[in-house]
Amino acid sequence: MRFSSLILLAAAAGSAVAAPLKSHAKRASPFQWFGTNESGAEFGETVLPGVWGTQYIFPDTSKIQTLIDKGMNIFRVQFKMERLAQSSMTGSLDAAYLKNLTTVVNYITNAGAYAVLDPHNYGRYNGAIMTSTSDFQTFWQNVASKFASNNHVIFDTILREEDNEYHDMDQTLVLNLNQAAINGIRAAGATSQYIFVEGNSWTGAWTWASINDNMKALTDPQNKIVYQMHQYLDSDGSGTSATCVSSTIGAERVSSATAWLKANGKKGILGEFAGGVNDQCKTAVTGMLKALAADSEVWLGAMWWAAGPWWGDYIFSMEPESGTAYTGMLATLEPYL
Ligand SMILES: *[C@@H]1O[C@H](CO)[C@@H](O)[C@H](O)[C@H]1NC(C)=O
Ligand SMILES: CC(=O)N[C@H]1CO[C@H](CO)[C@@H](O)[C@@H]1O
Repeated sequence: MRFSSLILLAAAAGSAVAAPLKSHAKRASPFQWFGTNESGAEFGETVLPGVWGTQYIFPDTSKIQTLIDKGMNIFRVQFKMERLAQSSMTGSLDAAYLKNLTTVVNYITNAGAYAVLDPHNYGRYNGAIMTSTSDFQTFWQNVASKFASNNHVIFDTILREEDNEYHDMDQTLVLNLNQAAINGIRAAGATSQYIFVEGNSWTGAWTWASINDNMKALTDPQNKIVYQMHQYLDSDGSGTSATCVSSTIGAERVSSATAWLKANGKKGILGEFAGGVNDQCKTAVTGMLKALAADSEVWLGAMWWAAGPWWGDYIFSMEPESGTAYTGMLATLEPYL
């Protein structure tokens, strides 16, 4: 699709040197989507709701524009449920926080890119594990109703930490919470949008097939579910170290998830990935993206962790113009932008 529009554009331009192509048209990525997470609005979670500029901040749209100019076309925007729905999960949405979130979302979608709404809550609300599917359904219905007419918004349901107790029950709860979110979103009249579903145990790609197999039972009347998995390349897969296990670890860690997507006829996206700015990680990251691209009929794209205004010298910061990964890793990602 993008290749053919590029050819058409080039043909229309008549000569290769005639007109500079717009950044969107330039994308020759094997993926439908490639972009980054945008952190800030979920920061300072020990103080809720907290104060803008003290505990949390919203992404800087001018920096997002820089990344769009580089070829990124999807941004996963983190926020906290307790800041949006302050009185309870089913409570009305806070107008001021929603306004700031909407400003970022609309900026992204007006630029033709996709904005992923990510309640960065680890399956918890006010510290307690969510158990009420109906409350969660109402939360999503309330959120989706605000974005129902924007088809470049993507709803990102829920991610769970590993929960060692009552593991089997918990896994069923993850399935049911995800289904409730889908039902709430569609009930809000948001019918054109993709929904990214997440699993248990940090939604890891490397453990997806063994832990989250039951998620294949999710249903969507619009048939626009995308299974979102995360993958870091350090020894425990937590994304806390700049050292990658080996130069081949990226491809190795996604292979069982690829097999699962194919076997079940599902689509996936790598919603978070990162590696340190060093040769071993660059090779490992490239190996992983090559593996995903080789199966781009099931893998729709990938999103770096993370950009955002408050990362400082964080090892994975993709924030223009001085973030560690922006200066040191972006060139490695360029073939996929
Ligand atoms: C929204 O952003 C503005 C700055 O643009 C800030 O003054 C305000 O406090 C923010 N409100 C919330 C609730 O985040
Ligand atoms: C590296 C890092 O901090 N990654 C975090 C990103 O957000 C997910 C939740 O979506 C966390 O599980 C990761 O730890």
